[in-house]
Amino acid sequence: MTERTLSPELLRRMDAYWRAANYLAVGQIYLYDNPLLKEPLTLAHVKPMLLGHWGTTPGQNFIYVHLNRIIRKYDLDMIYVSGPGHGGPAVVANTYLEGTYSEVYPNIGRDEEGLKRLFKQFAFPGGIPRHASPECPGSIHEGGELGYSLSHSFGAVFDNPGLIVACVVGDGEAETGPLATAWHSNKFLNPLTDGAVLPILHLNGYKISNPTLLARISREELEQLLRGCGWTPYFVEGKEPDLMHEAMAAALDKAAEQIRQIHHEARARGKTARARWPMIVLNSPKGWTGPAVVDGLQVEGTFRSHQVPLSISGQHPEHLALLETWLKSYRPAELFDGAGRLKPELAELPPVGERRMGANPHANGGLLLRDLRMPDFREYASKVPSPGSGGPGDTHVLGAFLRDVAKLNEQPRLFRIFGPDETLSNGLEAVFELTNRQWVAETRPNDEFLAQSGQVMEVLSEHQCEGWLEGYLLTGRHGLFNCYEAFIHIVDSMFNQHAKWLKVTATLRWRRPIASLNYLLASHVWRQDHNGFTHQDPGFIDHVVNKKASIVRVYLPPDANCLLSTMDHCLRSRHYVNVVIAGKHPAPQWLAMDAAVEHCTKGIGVWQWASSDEDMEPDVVMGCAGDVPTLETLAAVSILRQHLPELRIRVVNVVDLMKLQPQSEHPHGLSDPDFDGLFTTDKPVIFAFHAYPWLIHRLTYRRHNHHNLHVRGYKEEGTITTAFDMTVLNELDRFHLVMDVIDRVPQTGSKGLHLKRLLQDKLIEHKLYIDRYGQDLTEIRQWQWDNPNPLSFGDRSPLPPA
Ligand SMILES: Cc1ncc(C[n+]2csc(CCOP(=O)(O)OP(=O)(O)O)c2C)c(N)n1
Repeated sequence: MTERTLSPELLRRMDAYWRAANYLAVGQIYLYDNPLLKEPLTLAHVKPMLLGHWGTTPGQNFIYVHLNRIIRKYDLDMIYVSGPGHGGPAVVANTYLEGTYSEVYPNIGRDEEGLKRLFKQFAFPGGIPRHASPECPGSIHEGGELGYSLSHSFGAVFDNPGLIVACVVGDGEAETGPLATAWHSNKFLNPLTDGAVLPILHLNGYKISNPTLLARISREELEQLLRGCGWTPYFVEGKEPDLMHEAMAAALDKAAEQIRQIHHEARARGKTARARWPMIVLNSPKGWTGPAVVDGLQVEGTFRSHQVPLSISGQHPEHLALLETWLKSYRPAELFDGAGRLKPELAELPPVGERRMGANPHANGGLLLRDLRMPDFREYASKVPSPGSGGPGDTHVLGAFLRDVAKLNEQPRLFRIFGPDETLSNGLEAVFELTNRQWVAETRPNDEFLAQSGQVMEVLSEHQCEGWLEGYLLTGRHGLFNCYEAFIHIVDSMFNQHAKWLKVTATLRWRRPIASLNYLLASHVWRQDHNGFTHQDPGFIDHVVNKKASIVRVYLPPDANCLLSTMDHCLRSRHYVNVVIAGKHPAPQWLAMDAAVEHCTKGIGVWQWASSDEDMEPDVVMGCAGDVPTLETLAAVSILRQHLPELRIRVVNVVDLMKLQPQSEHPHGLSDPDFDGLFTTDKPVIFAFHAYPWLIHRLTYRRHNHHNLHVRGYKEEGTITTAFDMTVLNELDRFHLVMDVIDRVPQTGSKGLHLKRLLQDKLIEHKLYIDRYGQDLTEIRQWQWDNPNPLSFGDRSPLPPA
C-alpha cells in the first residue's frame, strides 16, 4: 500500500477549510446579507450587481489551503502570487480565514457582522476591487493585466535566499508573451543567494470564452515544454476532492523537499550547476465545485464558469434556489459557529504570525526597505573648466557612480541593475569593473561579465527586466532599468500597472512606501543615428505623464554632472516612477558640479552665463530640455550673439520636465509668477525639446505666455544619418532655431533677414557636405561654446573632412 501524505483527519479538516474558502468566495460574489444563511435566501440577500470571477477561484483556494500546510510542515517563508489575480475572492477569503484581513481591516471582523461586510464590500461601490489588488494583504501582484506573475515572483526572490514565492500561473496567462518568456527566469536564479519560485500552472482549461492552448496539447507535449524550459513538473490531475487533496499534498511535499535540497546542495556543498527546479501542474475543472449545469448548459469545467455562473434576478427565480444549494453544498454550519467565527479545528490549520501569507512582510516590501548606502555623487563629477568643454558621454560618467552604488550595496545585496542586453551599449561599462551579469546557464570561454552571481540582470525581454525589477522593488529593494529609449515602449503597459499600484498603495496606511522605479533611457532618439528610424522614438514620456502627478517624474539632465545629481536623487526617492533620459556619446558639458546641483535642485533655471539679457526683460527666451536640444540651443545662441549682438536673449534650461506644469497639476509645477518670471508673459519663447513637441504644449497650455511658445522637437523624421542631420531633419538644429528667432522677433530687421538667408544656404551646404563626406561639417563637429568657429558663410565649396 502506498504511503499517504495526509492523515484522514488532516485531509478532512483541509477539505473543510477549502470549503470555507469557497463559501466565502461565493459569498463575496453574491451576498449582500444573510451571510450564514440563517434565513432562507431571498432576492434581498443578493447583491443587485453581480461581479467577480468564480472560475479560477476554487482552484486558487485549493492551492492556498495546501500551501498553508507545507508552510507549517517545512516552516517556509512563503508568499503567494496570483497570476490570474481576478481570482481576488480566493485571496481575500484566505487572508480572512487566516486572520490577517481583520488585523489590517478591523472593521471586517471575524464574526457574523464581519462576514456580512466582507461579502458586501467585494466589487461594490466604495469597497474593494475584484482582483488581488493592493488592498489585499499579502499581495504584490494585482494580476489584472495578465502575464507578469512569474517575472514578479522571480524579482521577489532575487537576493532573498529564504523566500519562496508560490506563483499561480493561469493557463490563459501562460499564452502571453511575457509569461511565455518568464519560464526561463530559472536560468538566472542562483540557489546560493536567491530564494525559489514554485510555479503552479493552473491548468483549468479555459479562458473567458476559449479553451487554453496548454490544455489542448497532449500531456506529453506539455511536459516536454515545461521540461524544455528547465522545470521538473509534478502533475496533480482530477476533480474528486479526496484524491486531489492527497495528490496535491504529495506533489507539494516533493516540491518543497526538492527546493530545500537544491538550496542545501548549493549552500552547504557548493554545488553550482544549474538546478532543475520543481513546479506543479494543477489540472482541475474551471469553476470546480460550482453549479454543474445551468439552464441546460454545462458550466463547471467549462469557460462558462469564468465569471458569475448564476445571474440572479426576477427573470431567473430558479437561479436563487441554485445559489442557495450551491452555498449550502459547502455545509457552512460545519465551518462557522453561530456567531460567524471559523470553527477552532479549522482556525488552527493555517500558519501563524508572519508565516501567514497575508502577513508576510515580503509582501509589504516597504516594511523591509532600507536606505541604500550611497557614495557621494560629487566625487564622480566631470571637470568643466568652462561651459562646453568636452565630456566622454554622460552615461559613461554615471556608470562609475552606479558601479559604486552596487559595491556599497553588495552585502546585504539590495541594489540591482536590469536591462535587455544593453548595459554596455548604454555606456554603463564601469559597473562591470565590480560586478557581473548574473547567469546560471552555460558559459563559454569568450563570454564576458557572466557569473553565477552578479548585480546586473540582463535578458532580451524588456518585459522580464521590468517584471523582475518590479518584484525586486515590491519586496523592499532598490534598482534601475536601463534601456534604449525607443524600446522602453514595450513595457508601456507594465509601467501603467505599476504606476496604478503605487497610486493605490500610497493611500493605504498599512502599506509602506517602496523604492522608486527608476528608468534610465540612454541611447536616445537623437543619437540613434547609426541604428536609424526603428530606434528613434522619444514617446515614452508622453505616455508616462498621463499617470498621477504624485507618482511620475521626468528628468532630462543636460550633462553628466546634472545626470549624477539627478540619479542620486532618484535612487534615494520613494514610491515614484522616475524617468531619466541621458546621452552616451561624447558631448559638451555645461555645469561644474556645484552649479549642476543647484540647477537640478531647482529643476529649471536661467543659464545666465549663456544669456545676454543681463537681468533685463529679454527680447526672446530660448528654452531647452534634453542634452541634444541644449547643445543646439547654445549653438544657436552663439550664432545670434555673434551676428545680432544687440538681441537680449535669455536661456532657460529644464531638467525637471514637471516644472512646466502648473502647481495645481503637479507638485513640482512652478507657480504662475515663477513661470512668468522665467518665460515672460509676452516675449517669444523658442523651445528646443528632446521629444515630441506636443508634450511641451500639453504641459504649458494654461500658462500666460503659451500663445508665444514655439516648440521644436522630434517630428518623426529619422533615418541613418549624421547626428547633426537628425536635428536638421526635425528642424531642431541651431540654424532652424536661429531662423525661428528671426521670424518671431521683428526687431532683428534686415540684419536678421540677411542672417536667415545665410542660414538657409548653410542648411543646403550641410546637406551637400554630409551626402558627399558622410559626416558633419567641420564647424559643426568642432563647435565649442566659448570658442565657436565663425560660420564660414559664402564659402560654398564643402571643405574636405578634417
Ligand atoms: C493582458 C490581458 N489580456 C486580456 C485580459 C482579459 N482577461 C481576463 S481573464 C482572461 C482569461 C484568463 O485565463 P486564465 O489565465 O487561464 O485564468 P483563469 O482561467 O484561471 O481565470 C482574459 C483574457 C487580461 N486581463 N489581461
